[in-house]
Formats: sequence, C-alpha cells, structure tokens
Amino acid sequence: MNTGTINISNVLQRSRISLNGAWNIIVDPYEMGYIGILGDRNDRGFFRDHRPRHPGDRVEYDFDSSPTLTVPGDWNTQDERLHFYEGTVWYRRTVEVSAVQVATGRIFLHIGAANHTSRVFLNGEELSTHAGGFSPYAVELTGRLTAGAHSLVIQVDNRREPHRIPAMRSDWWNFGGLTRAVDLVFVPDVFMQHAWLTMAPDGRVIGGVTLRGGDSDVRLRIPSLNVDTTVSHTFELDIAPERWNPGAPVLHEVHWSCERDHVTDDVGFRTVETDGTDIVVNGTRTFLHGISIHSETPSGGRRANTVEHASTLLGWAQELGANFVRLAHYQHDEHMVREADRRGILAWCELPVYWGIAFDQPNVLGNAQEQLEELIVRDRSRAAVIFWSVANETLPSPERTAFLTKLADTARELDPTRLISAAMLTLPTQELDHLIDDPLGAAVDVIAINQYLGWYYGDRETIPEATWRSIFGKPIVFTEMGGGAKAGYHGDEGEIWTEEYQAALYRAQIEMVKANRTGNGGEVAGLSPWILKDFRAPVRVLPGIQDGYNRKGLISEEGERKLAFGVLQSYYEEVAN
Ligand code: GCB
Repeated sequence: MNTGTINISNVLQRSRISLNGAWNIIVDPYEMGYIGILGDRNDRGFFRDHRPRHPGDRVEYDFDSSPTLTVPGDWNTQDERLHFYEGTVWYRRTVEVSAVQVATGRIFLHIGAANHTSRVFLNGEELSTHAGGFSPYAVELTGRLTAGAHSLVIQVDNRREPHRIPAMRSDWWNFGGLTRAVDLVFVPDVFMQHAWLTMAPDGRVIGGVTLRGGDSDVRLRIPSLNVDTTVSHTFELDIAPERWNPGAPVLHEVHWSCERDHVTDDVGFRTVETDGTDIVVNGTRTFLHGISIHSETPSGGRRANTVEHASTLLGWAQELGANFVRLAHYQHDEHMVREADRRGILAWCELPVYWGIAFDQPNVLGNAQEQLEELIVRDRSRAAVIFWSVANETLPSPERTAFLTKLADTARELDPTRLISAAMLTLPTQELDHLIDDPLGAAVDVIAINQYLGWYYGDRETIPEATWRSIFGKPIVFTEMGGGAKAGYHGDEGEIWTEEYQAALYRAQIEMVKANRTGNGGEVAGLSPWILKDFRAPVRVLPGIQDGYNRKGLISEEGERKLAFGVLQSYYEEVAN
C-alpha cells in the first residue's frame, strides 16, 4: 500500500524546479540505514542525514563525502560495482527554495519513477512509501519546505520479492534507482490535480477535472475548435474536432484554468473500438503493423528517460514503417506517449504484471490497481494510447483469471474509451492449427498472443501453414514473435544467431500473418514483433553472442540494423500501400 503519495497529471506542463543532477548516495545492502538491530525502525537511520555535532559524536555515515550518482539514471550502468546490485541505495541532496517560491502556494516533490519501492524523507521525517518501479508519484511538501536549505533523502530498493510487481523473474534488467526525472512542482493553493480530455468510441468528447484545495469552476478553452466554456467534475463537449489519425496526427491546443492555476496541453481526438475481429480507428478498419519496445536508451543499454530517447526510439519505429508500438513490459516514461502523440503512432501501454505474480494475495492486486491508476491518470489524454494491457504471459489458473479480470474491470472503470488487453502465453504444441480458449479471453477486448514458432518451438518451414483462431470472436494481435541474431554475424539461414537465420524466420512469420489476416478470412488484426532493439537481460548468458543482452532486436544495442529489419520494413511498406 502506498502511503503519503498523490497522483498529479500534466506535471510536464507545470512550473517546476528540476532536482536532476548529482545526488550523494550510500549503498546499503542490509538496509541498516532503516532497520535497527532488533528489526524495528532505526531512529538513527541514514534518513536523518546527521552531521557530527562535536568531535566525539558517533555518526557512522556521511552523505557529504559519499559518492554521487546522476539522477535520472539507473545505478547499474553508472558504477560497475552496482551492475548486478539489488538492494537499497540511499539518495540525498540538499534542496533550496526561496521565500518567493514558497509564497506561490503548494509544493510537491514529483518522482517520475523509482524502482522498485521508495521512501521519501524531508529533514529526517518520513513522508511516504511507494511501491511500483515505473509509475510516477508526488509527495506534498507544502508547509515543510520553507525558505532555505533542506535535506531530502530518498531510499530506493530494487530487490525482487515474490509479492512485488514484477516478482522474482523477468527477461529484462532490473535497473535500480531514481530512473526518471525528479522535480519540485509549484501549484497555487487551489489547483487542478487532473484535467483530461478523450474521445469515446461513439465520437463524444468527454473529460474531467479534479480540484484540490477548494471547489471552483474550470475554464476550458480550445481555440482551434472555438471552445470557451466552464466545466466541472466529468463533462461532455458538443464538438466534432478534426481527428488525430495514425500517420496524420492533429493535436489541439487546450487551455485549462481555475483561479490562479493554468495548464496548457496538446490533445488529439480519435475513436477506437473493435468490430468482430477488426480493430477500428476513426471508423476505419486498421491493421496494426507495429513493433515492441523496451524502455532502454538507443545506445548503451541504460534505462531511457528523456525526450531525445523517446524521439530516437519512435523515429526508428517509423523508419520501420510501424503505425503501432507495444511499450513493453511496464509503464514507459511520459515522454514516450507524448512523442507517440506528436508522431502519430498508436501505442499499447502495459503493467509489469509478468511471470510468477502472487495472484492469490489481495495486497498484490491492490498494488496492481494503484499502478494501473497511476498510468491511466497520467496518459488518458493521449490519443496515441489505444490499449491498456494488464499483464504479460501469465499461466492460466482460476486465481490468475479472477485477478486479471478485476484489473481489466478497474481499467474500464477508470477509462471506458480504450481497449483492454493482456498478452497471453502460447505453449509449445505439435499442432499447426491454434485455437485460443484461455478464459482470460472473456475479460479482454483483444486477444493478444505471444508466439515463438520457429524459435522456441516448431519448424520454421511449417510456420506459413499455421492458423490462429479464438473462441471469442475478437481481434487477435501477435504481441510477440521473432528470434535472436547477433548483429554482424553472418552465415547460412540454418545457422542460429546469424542475421540470415533471423531474417528467414521473419519471412516465414510474415507469410503466416498474411494468411491469417482479418479481411483475408482470418482473425489476426495486427502484430508487434519482439523487438525493436537488443536489450539487457541477466538471463541471457551465452558468451560471444548474448553477453547479457536479449538478441531478438531488429537493431543492435549500438544502433546497427540487422537484415530482419529490412524484411519487416518491406512488409510494412506493402501493408501501408
Ligand atoms: C516472451 C516475453 C518477453 C521475452 C521474450 C523472449 O515471451 O514476454 O519478455 O523477452 O519472450 O525473448 O523470450
């Protein structure tokens, strides 16, 4: 359970002081900076940020002379000794605000992401606990952050635990730290915690405002649509805006104001729905030709967190000809969805409910719901986002289906305008005809399938003959398919890890997709193969080939295009014309 935290949306649009830069750190694998020898809270913990007051004062740590790490950033790639580290790191920096800044109203600390569990302390006082390593949260500092200098300490713990989300195993690097931007956000006493607009499947523009500190009307102006009106709570606008379309994004400048609070945003409007086995965007049957992406930097294998990273990754997706990206396997940085909005790329957003989750634990469901809410309230004005995905590859069981059905219901309650899905696992079978009957299919709008025919199982030669149907009469999207290759390693198509092997696999998979396409008698309405770029994964140990990287990328971790990139690009060119 999170305590002392609040979600605030549109933070990038607000007046902020960046706390990015060098923070002093203490690495604390035994968590002695928080827990005393009797197992209770250690009141002399590192969070007190003590300096010795006299020569005999026993203080056994010193942030001032401790090393630094750069925020935002994962610790694993900043210090070789922390490469595989999983545990607690204490971050400390001094924060200074002026009397003028304090007088503006309320002050919040905003953390873009801290993986996995974090606690915030101001001047030694514990203010919050937050679980979830990829979603943003804020902590109110009003009244505490007075004019002058203050000690801000954040404890970040990235241990894998059976009751966390994600849990013990994942095929990506468990990057620890304050991995995304940290800011102070200044707002007036009465402010808009949330202000959002989106388009329902029937073309109605709906929105909402949530105020804090008082109740007041909100003025909403959209000059390009001649809107200048007063709104409150949830509302509907009687307008027919020019649409945002994949490949042709139209964004409208939106001005929200309430007393002394003002927020400007750029919002697009589009509809998305399903019709039988089709996905329909703005009334047009739309085949999703996409690619999956991890939140890793375009080069160097670090956690991505800037607008430049987002722009390069999505630029590569566009070069590939993609109209869709699957942002796997957790909540990406807000820059990604905003950049997808600007570039006109449809997006799938996902929770890190992945392999081995403790589905029978109510607390785990509670945290999944918290993470889902943090994601949805941040991104529900983004036209690019058409999917909320609640999980990836979970083994069917009554507990799992009940848990994910509740999560899907929560997603629909929070946002009834988008499609809900969850990527399902396909287990190896000798059969070429696949019939999806996982009971989870009843809870989702789109049947998302991860399949590795020709890689983990099955013969490459027979892939084109494979058929895919479900018992649900809903669109099928292949959210994963593919295989590994080491960039620059060439040889025969039959030789594993060569670029030629991967390219041949893609050719076979593409033949199969064509034969199974909706509109072609099939049920497949899209694909997002695995994956745009090679990414770090500790489970990938093969020396000389993997060296700690999953090699299923179409691009290497240093940006080299593999042959399969061209194969998929040619198919996407064909699809687009
Ligand atoms: C999967 C997982 C993904 C892995 C991928 C692989 O099914 O969803 O996280 O990275 O397979 O490469 O095996």
